[in-house]
Amino acid sequence: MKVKICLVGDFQVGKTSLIRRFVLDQFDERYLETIGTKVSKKIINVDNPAEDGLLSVKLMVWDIMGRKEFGDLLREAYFYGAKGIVAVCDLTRPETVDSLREWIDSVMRVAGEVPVHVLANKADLEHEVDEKVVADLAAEYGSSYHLTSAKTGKNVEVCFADIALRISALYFGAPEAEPKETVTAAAD
Ligand code: G3D
Ligand code: MG
Repeated sequence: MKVKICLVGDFQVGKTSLIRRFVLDQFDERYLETIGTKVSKKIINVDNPAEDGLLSVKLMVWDIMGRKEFGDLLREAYFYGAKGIVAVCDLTRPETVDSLREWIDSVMRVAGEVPVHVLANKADLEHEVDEKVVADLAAEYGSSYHLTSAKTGKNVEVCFADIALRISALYFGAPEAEPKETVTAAAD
């Protein structure tokens, strides 16, 4: 399966660095110039939620290149068709945690209630944010979270694998299961 996921979060929280850590495969250079985003791809094999064996998930990872104030039209194009949100904040700047609600809500207005994964980045630096604040925010969205560092690589692979698994569970999970419940259970 092929899925689009969007990274959101304030300027300088580490979105581009996290993607660079996770994937180096460039997708389409021209596209990024036109709408100010960069799309990278990475294939992850996750346990198949429906049957024994592995499921190959091709993640198309969208990165915002500019600042927060990008226009409504670009915003729609950026968020359209997203199957998952990676919401990134910076553990050294508390205000970046608060603004994630606005980011997540604006993706959901375009893409619907897709799974969210919260990354509290720059875990290698001294924290100005209490982990509980991040945990509470994640809980509001039935989401899981990780403390990451794009610098050391801490938890970077794990959290992308986690979101790939949650999305695949949503689409390939047991048909009798309520999709939302499947997602939450997989996140725990
Ligand atoms: P953005 O894409 O969200 O705007 P960037 O953020 O990936 O461009 O990162 C912003 C700055 O934070 C960069 O520093 C980058 O090196 C740094 N950074 C990103 N992630 C981490 C991390 O986990 N730990 C530390 N210590 N620094 C990080 P510069 O100086 O290049 O602006
Ligand atoms: Mg960036």
